Amino acid sequence: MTLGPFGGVNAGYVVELYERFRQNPESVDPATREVFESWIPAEATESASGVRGVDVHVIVGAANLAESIRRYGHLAAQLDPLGSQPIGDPSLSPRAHGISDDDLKQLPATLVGGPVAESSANAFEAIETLRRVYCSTTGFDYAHIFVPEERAWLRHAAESGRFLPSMDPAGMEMLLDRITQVEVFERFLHRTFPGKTRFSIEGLDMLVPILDEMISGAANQGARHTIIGMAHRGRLNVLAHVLEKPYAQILAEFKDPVLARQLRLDLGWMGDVKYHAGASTPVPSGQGFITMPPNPSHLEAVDPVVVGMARASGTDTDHPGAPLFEGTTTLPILIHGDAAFPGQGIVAETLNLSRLSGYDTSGTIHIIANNQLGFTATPDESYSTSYASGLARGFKIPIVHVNADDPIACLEAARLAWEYRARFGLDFLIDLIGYRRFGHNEGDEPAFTQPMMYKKVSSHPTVREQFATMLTEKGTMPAGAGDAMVKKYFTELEQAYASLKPEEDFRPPVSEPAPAGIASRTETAVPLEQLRAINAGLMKAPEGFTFHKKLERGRERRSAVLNDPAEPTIDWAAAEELAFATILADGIPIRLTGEDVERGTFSQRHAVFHDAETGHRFVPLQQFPQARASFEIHNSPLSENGAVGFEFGYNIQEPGRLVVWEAQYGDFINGAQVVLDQFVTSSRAKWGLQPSLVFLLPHGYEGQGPEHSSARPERLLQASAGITLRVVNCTTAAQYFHLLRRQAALLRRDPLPLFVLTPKSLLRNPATASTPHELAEGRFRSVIDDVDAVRRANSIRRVVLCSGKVYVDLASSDRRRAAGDVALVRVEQLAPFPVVSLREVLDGYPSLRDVVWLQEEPENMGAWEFMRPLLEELIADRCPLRYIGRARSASPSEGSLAWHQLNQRAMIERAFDLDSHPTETPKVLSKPARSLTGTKR
Ligand SMILES: Cc1ncc(C[n+]2csc(CCOP(=O)(O)OP(=O)(O)O)c2C)c(N)n1
Repeated sequence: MTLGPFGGVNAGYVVELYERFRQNPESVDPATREVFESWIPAEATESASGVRGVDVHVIVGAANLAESIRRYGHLAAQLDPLGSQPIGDPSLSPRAHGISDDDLKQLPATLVGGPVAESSANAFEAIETLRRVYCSTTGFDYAHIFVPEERAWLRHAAESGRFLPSMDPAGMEMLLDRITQVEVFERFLHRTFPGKTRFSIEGLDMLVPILDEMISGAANQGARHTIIGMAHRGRLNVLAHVLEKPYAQILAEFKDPVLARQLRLDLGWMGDVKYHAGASTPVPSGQGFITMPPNPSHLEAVDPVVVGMARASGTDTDHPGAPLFEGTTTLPILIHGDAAFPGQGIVAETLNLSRLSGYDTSGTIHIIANNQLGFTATPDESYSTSYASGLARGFKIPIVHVNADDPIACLEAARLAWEYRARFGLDFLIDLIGYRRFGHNEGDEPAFTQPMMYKKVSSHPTVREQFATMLTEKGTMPAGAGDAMVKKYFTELEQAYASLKPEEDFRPPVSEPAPAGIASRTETAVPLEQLRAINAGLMKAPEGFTFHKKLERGRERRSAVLNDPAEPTIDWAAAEELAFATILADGIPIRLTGEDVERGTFSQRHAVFHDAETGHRFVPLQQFPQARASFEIHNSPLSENGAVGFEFGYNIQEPGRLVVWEAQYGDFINGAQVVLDQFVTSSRAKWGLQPSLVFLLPHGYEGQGPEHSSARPERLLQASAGITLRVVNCTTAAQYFHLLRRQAALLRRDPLPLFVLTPKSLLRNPATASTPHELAEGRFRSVIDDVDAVRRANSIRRVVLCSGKVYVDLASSDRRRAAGDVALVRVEQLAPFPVVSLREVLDGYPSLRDVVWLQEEPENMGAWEFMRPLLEELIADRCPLRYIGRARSASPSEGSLAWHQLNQRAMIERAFDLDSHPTETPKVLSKPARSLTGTKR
C-alpha cells in the first residue's frame, strides 16, 4: 500500500493525525477520516495468498521509529573515543513501536522519507541508513530548532551526507599529514621540556583540521577575517598550526629567557605566560586574516570579547547615520571547555547576544573541546544538562556531537557548521568529544582521581595512529608513509630548536607611551557658530513626527540653549549630545550601549525619540547634516560582564571609534569586574593592547542606600599604575563636553580607558550647568581652583580637595559663605594623578594651615587611599594632610536617608571648621583624631 499524499516527509504528520483519529474519529476532517477508514486493519484482512495486509498500526509504528531516530538517535551514537556505552533510548528500537524488522520490510522507504528513502528498497533499509546517520560517531542534535526551514535544512544536510568529505587518497593523506603535524608538535615539546605546562591538545587533535576546514570554507565564501577565542587547552598547537606562529618563537618562550628589552617596567610592561598569548596572521590563501586575541586564565571570559571584535570587524562606520553591519566578512569561532561552557555564566551572557540587533555576528561557531573532564571534575560534577552543550539548546543553536577519533565525521561537522552559518547567519555548535592524554597540565597525575579512565587512555592509540592504520589497510596509502610523516615533522622541530636565538625570537608586544602632556594640550573647544549650526541640525525632526508632549517642551528649551553665550543653559545631557555631535562632525564614529541608554536611566538623554502616534524611531545623531561618521546606540541586554566584554572587544578591534558603555548605576560595574581586571585595566601591561573604551558610571551619595551610591572608584584607582587608565569625576557640563571630545581626539594618539563618574540628581542641577561660552573656549581641566579664594589667596588657611558631586554640596552650603579662609579645589581627574596642576594650585596659597581630602565615600573606599600617598608626597612638610569623610565601613553607604543627611551635614560642617582639626594633629592620618561618625581608630 502507499500513503499517497500522506507519504514521505508528511509521515510524521500522518502519524499525529492518525493517532488523533484513533482516539476520536470526529477530531479529523471528513476527507482524512475517509482515508483512514479505508485503511484495512490487519486482523480483518488476509489476502488469498495468505500474506497479511499492512496494519495501520505498523505504518504508524514505522513512522514513529523514523522520527525517534531523528530526534533521539544521538543518544545511541558512539561518541566517546574511549568506548563508554551510549545511554541509548528505548524509542530507537522497532519493538518500542510495536513493529518488527519484517514489518518494516513490507513498507515502502518513502514512509521514512528524506534522502535515505531514495536509495533504499524498503522502510527497513531506510531505517538502517537512518541509524548509520544518526547513531554512529556523529550525534545530530537539532530537534530543539523551532524554525521549520532550519530544521528541514539540518535534517537534509545530515541525511544526504552532502557535507561528508570525499575519500580521495590525496585528500586523506593530507589529512593524515596534518594530524601528524599536530601530534608531533606535542610529542616534541613533551620530550624537550619534560613536565613544562603546555596544555596539550592530545585527545582532541582533530580540532586543528576542523579549524582548517572552517577557515578555508569561510574564506572561499568571502570572509576576510576569522577571529578565534580559546582557552589554554590546545592553544599552543592552534597558534603554531592555524595562526602559523613560528616554532622558533614558541620554543623561545619555552626557554623563558629574561632579556634586557623585555624589562620595560618604565612602560608598565609585565608580559604573560605563553599559553595566554594571541596572534594575528594572514590566511595562507591571501584572502584575509586570522586573529586570536590574548586571553586571561579566567575561562570563557574571552567569549564576548571575540564576539565584539567580530561585530566591529564587520561594521562599516564611514558614513553618517546608522552603521552598516555585514556579517559574512568575519567569522568568529569560540572554543570552549566542557566544564567551563556549562559552568561559567559569561557563556550564557554571550549566547544571549547572538540574536540581538547591535550585537549579532551573523553567526558564531562554537566548538566544545570536550575531553570529558574539568580539572579533575567529572561531567556528573560539572553540569546538570545531559550534554556539556545543553545550554546552547535554549538559544536555538543546532548541535553536532562528534567522536574526535573519527576524522571524517569531524570534517563533516565542520563543513555543516560553516554552511549552516553561511545559509542562516546563526550560531552553530560542535561538541567535539575526545579525551585528555595527560593530567590537567603535564605535571599533573590524572590517575589520582580518574584511575579507570587513564588505564584506558594509556593504551588508547592516537587518532593519527588509527587513521594511518586505516589508510594503509584500505590500500589508500603505502605502508611506512605514516611513519615518514612523523619523522619529517620531528626533523623540522629539531632544526628549529637547534637554530634558536632567543634574543631575536622572543618578541614582547610592548606598547610605546604617547609623548608626555599630549592629553592636557588637546584642543577641544568648538566655535559657537558651529555649535549653533549643529544644534539646529539636531533639532530638525522628520516631517510629521509627533513628539511626546512632555518631550516637546524639553526640545523647545534645547533649541534655545545656545542663544545667550553667557547664560548657564547647557545641562549635562545637552553637553553630551553636543559633544557626540561634534565628534561625529569630526569624522569619528560613536557606539553607545548600556542598559536603557537610549532614553537614559534618569530620563535625561532621549537619544532616540518614538513617534507618539506611530511608534517610529527618530535618532537625531543619525540625521543631522554635519555628521561625517556613523552613530549607533543600543539598549543592551541586562548584562554587565558579557556586555562590557563585548564593548572591549569592539574597541580593541576598531580603536578609531569612540566606544561608550554606560552602567545603569555605577555599582553595577561590579558585575563586570572580571572583564575590568583581566582585560580593560591590565591588557596593556600583559599583552601590549591599547584599549580606549569609555565607561559612564553614575556615582554620588544622594541617600539611596548602599546600592546605587558608589561606582566603587577605589577599585578602578587601585588598578591605576603608570599608563593604565583615566578616572574622572567632573563637576560641570562643559567639563564633560571637553572630556568626551578629548577622549575622541586621543583615540589614536594616547589611547587609555576612561572611567567617568557621572551625576544623577545633578544632571539637572543648575550648579552643574555651563554657558555656551564654556564649550566654545577652553579645554578639559584636571583641577579647578576656587576663583573666589584665589582673590584672597594670602588669607586662605585650608584647601579642601574634593571631587564630583560633593563639591556642589560644599559650594552651595551656608557655611561656605562664612568661611573666608577655606578654598574649595576640585580634583576633576583622579587618575592619572594631576600632579602638575595640583602643585600649581597649592603653591598659590602661601598661608596654608592644612590640606584636606574630603570625600563622601567611607575612608576605605573612594579616592582617599589612592590620593593619600600622592598628596603626602606633593605636600611634603608644608602642612598637615587630613581626611574628612565617612568612617571606614564594609558597606558603601548608610541605608537611611535621614542618617545620610546627618552625615553629609557633619562632613560639610567639618570642612569649614578649622578648629576641629588642631594643627598639631599628625599629617599622616593613619590615626586620625576622629572620623565622621565620631568613632576613634
Ligand atoms: C573562571 C575560572 N575558574 C577556575 C579556573 C581554574 N581552572 C583552570 S582549567 C580548569 C578546568 C577546565 O575544564 P574544561 O572547561 O573542561 O577545560 P579543559 O581544561 O578540560 O580543557 C579549571 C577549573 C579558571 N581558569 N577559570
